[in-house]
Amino acid sequence: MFRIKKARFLTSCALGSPLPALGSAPQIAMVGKSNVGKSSLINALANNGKLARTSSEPGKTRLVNFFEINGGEFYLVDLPGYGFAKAPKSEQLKWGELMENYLRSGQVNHLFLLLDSRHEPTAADRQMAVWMQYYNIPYTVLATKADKLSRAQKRAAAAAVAKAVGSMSPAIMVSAKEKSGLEEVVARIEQIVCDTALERPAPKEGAAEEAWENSAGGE
Ligand SMILES: Nc1nc2c(ncn2[C@@H]2O[C@H](COP(=O)(O)OP(=O)(O)OP(=O)(O)O)[C@@H](O)[C@H]2O)c(=O)[nH]1
Ligand SMILES: [Mg+2]
Repeated sequence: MFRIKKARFLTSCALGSPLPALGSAPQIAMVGKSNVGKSSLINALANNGKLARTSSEPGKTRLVNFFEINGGEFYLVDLPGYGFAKAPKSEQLKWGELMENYLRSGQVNHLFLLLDSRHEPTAADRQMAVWMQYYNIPYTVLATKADKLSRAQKRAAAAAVAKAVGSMSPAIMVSAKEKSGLEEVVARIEQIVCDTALERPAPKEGAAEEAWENSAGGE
């Protein structure tokens, strides 16, 4: 069964500095407004409360943080949140630049767009979804803090938040606090990792024979 067994912080990249060159493993990034629960979700998935820094104050994550999962099977990327009103204008501009660089880099395979399950998506959330669609990056909507809702509210919210940002499929309801919805997120990640492996260029002609000859060479 596909599981997150190992997670470690790999590297950070400051707003305005070049993106690190990582291996060819898929990159799955968490995007969403400040305080929506991106870093907490990474910690819940990795089962390590200290991996990514979280805070009740918005604007905690100010760098792009890359986490290596299962020894390089894939990367989880924690992005600084948007819509943080207190951030200086210059930083907000840098945030935009960074997002644009990252989305255009061809490095990111999938985005998890996190929306607060209790609220209507904001104009910034909808703008983010339009941006992701423009860059043609596949995404999945996750509705966070599901522990704050009743069962009936959850069902309604899963459909409503996804629809509000133009996603065809309902959101996955998650709670980092109660660790609910995580299996569904992991199953989605498994699918992304498998799809990315299938999309890789086929090995060059004769590669299989060559590998076979090399491995049988000693006999
Ligand atoms: N009730 C509840 N609170 C949560 C959940 N996930 C995160 N929080 C709280 O929401 C606050 C923000 O969480 P973070 O994970 O730091 O949010 P973030 O999206 O990384 O925020 P930035 O780094 O500022 O962009 C913290 O006080 C968390 O404890 C959840 O599933 N349920
Ligand atoms: Mg954060």
